[in-house]
Amino acid sequence: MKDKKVIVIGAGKSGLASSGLLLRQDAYVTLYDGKTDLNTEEIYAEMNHNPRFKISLGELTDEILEGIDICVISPGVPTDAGFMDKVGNKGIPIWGEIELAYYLNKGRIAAITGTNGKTTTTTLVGEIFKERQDDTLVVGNIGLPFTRLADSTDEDTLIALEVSSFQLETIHTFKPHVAAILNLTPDHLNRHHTLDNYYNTKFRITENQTEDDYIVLNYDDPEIRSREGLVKKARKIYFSRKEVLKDGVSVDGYDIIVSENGEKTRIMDVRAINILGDHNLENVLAAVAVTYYMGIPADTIERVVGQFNGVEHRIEFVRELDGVRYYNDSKGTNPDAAIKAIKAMQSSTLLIGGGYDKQSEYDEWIESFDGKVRYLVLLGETASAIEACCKRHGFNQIVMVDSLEDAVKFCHENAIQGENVLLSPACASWDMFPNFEVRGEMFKKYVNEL
Ligand code: UMA
Repeated sequence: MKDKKVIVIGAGKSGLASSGLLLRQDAYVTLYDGKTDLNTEEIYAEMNHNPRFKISLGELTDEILEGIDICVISPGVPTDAGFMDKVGNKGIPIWGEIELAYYLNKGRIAAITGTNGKTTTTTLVGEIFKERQDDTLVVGNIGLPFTRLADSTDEDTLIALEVSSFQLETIHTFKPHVAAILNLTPDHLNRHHTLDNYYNTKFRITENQTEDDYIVLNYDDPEIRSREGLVKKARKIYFSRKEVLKDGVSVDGYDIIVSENGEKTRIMDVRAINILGDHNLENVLAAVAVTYYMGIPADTIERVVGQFNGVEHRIEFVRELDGVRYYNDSKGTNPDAAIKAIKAMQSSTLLIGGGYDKQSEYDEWIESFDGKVRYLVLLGETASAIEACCKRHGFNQIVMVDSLEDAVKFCHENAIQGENVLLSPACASWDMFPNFEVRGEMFKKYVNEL
């Protein structure tokens, strides 16, 4: 990368981390963002006022692109955005942030994708790696960009990497040693336009894998099974919650086992898992498969899984007040994730939903209420679309509010002893919050102030 002229598109977490990495490699960096009101002073300071670094805001002009060798794009910037045509037309190669990190990384990568469960599984894989060795990174879509730390790795570094479909759109040589696709359900239609595009993009995780690599796949997911032909060379390792597999990772009685060529290795007792729900059992089975094929001993996997209590913002218990239990599932950013949270509730629930419009369909989510939702409190861009869908399904217990604070207030005033209040929006947060973490933090703040 020395002396290469690189434009980094998007000045969010990924763009800042990519710029820093490129400057450490002695490249010349232009950081571009469509927003014109960014705090450029702060960004120049973060880059130590490096003379090789500059910022361009607003319109992406031909002049800015003059002499550029490579374009590094942030995951949230659509590759088909109008201004990206200018980059393409000039023949400038477009690398995703993950591709850049991979190019400069030396460690061994376990990469995890799927519509839901990525963060839980990546966190668990990372915990298992850490038990084995300190030199472990847990990075990617999980919130810490891979480019932040890629150049700190060596051949022994173990990397648990969460990858999104947005990131997989712009890989070229990226090749994890073990990859996993957890599940495929509708999401991100506004970005990928068709489900087929979205699902096939997820399979790009295995595109460059060779016979020495592994791809972990969910045997119980029909969309994954119907696409197994997309796996070119990697060895397929299935996991199943429902069937005992001759080859793969499954549950036999109370035992989680890995079966290979007629030989069985017992990993652990399924009753020792602390995280709730069928979807979490699938996450554990995937994490077992990933870490086992990364060479981690069974007793290490068993010990760490037995101690694992889940991740923040994912059906996270906040507090009990007047006999009402409050849960934060801000990471329920699509209907499928939100269905899992509803299913995990054991009693009558006041549900807070709605948010940024990804053009999802809400029918299955509403059907999953199954008499359990006493009130649906709606806010955000999608509130009216969800309300209309509810009415079509004969569900009328709807309350419209203008803010998350008002939603919490309504639930507090109306919930009775033994009920749950659940924030699980089925939508992304970007209409009212910078990200789902802030939405979850705000929810917890309002709940803790009651
Ligand atoms: N921008 C433009 N022009 C555009 C679009 C965006 O200039 O047309 C600029 C924005 O003004 C902003 C910047 O790009 O300044 C934002 O870039 P970004 O959206 O890529 O955000 P980052 O802060 O870099 O965060 C990204 C991921 N965001 C997305 O994929 C939307 C984070 O995933 C990830 O944690 C982070 O990189 C670190 O790797 C979040 C996410 O919501 C959690 N992911 C989706 C999901 O999980 O469903 C895929």
